[in-house]
Amino acid sequence: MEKILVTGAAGGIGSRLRKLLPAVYKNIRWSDIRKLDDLGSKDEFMAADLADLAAVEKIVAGVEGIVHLGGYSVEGPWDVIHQANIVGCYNLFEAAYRAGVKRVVFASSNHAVGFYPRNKRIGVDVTTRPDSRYGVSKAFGEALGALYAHKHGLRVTCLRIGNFGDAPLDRRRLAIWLKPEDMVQLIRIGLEHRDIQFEIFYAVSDNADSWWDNSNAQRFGYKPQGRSEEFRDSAMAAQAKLPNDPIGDRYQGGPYCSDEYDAGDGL
Ligand code: 15L
Repeated sequence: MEKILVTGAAGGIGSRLRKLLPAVYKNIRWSDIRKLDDLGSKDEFMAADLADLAAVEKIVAGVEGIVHLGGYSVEGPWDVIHQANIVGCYNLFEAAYRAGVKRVVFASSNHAVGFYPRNKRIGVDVTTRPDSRYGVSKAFGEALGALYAHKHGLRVTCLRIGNFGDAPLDRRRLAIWLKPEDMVQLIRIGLEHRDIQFEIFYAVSDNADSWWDNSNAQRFGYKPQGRSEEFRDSAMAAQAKLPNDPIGDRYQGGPYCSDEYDAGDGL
């Protein structure tokens, strides 16, 4: 890739990628809704509100690949999710298509399928079961990616990200933890692998408790290095301090499922 754009550069994942990706890609344009205060003198940065198509057209101009992390990254009011993740995601794919961008790696989330129970192992071929308005917006982004891939030939990789960080934080995160370096590996597959047209991968490390069949990512050469097992004691100590959450504990999406839940306990 000659030049890539990374949206959402100020977020948790974006900030970490600002340290990791320059070792792989020499020419990166970073973007976020607001200017970063820790930009290096050589960093290329362009601010843009994803809900503004004209602004998005400017940030995608001249890039070959996009890592789309931008948008709202947790549950929120519909208006906020709608602007950032529905309108914003549409603008990103549409602008990428118009500008002739070749590849997009889209940051989807485990919350697109959060209402699968923890005792069910799922692959990437299950129907979506969003656990929040946020999860719905990620399912929408995956569908949009499929449309631009199949109709217009964009090469699209959707990463259903588990929980990105240095260590798993509780029992649920023991199953879904993603080591930052493993995220870089998945982004590279999305931006570089010759056979990508439209793919969904779970962005998760090699966790003993995983609920996800990630053979699709393995098929493309993904070899995760992180193992959440190494953090089991600290994660379970943190878990012991959490309040009881019977609905959250039943489903893969955890608190995103129990939040606002009023369907009774019989599902
Ligand atoms: C996500 O999709 C969020 O972006 C992140 O903040 C965490 O809540 C994560 O899911 C999770 O499920 O732990």
